[in-house]
Amino acid sequence: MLRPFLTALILFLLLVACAKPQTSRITLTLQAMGFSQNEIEVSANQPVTLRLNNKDGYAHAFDLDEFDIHLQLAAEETAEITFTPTHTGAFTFYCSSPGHQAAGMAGSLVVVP
Ligand SMILES: [Cu+2]
Repeated sequence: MLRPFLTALILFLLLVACAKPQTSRITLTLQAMGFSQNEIEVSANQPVTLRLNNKDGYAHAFDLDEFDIHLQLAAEETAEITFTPTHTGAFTFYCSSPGHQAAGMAGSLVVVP
């Protein structure tokens, strides 16, 4: 009979249709003029959720010019942003609070194919 084959085919097509790109989740802690990771690797065209956790008693920021991300974090604030890196390369992220990047608050987002 054809029926088991058709059932299997329909199930397969449903699976393919439901296969969404996986969102990567990355948590970065901002503390004492540094990020908890200086290099983050993500895949191009896959959504990324960055969770930013400011553990300091003063403001920080997360800036990634290439993808037009500019987040301000108040003292002890946690924020999340989701974006999809559309092109590969290594891009600098930093804290734009005055003097913080120079003090070491910077890192590299590496987008791989
Ligand atoms: Cu900062």
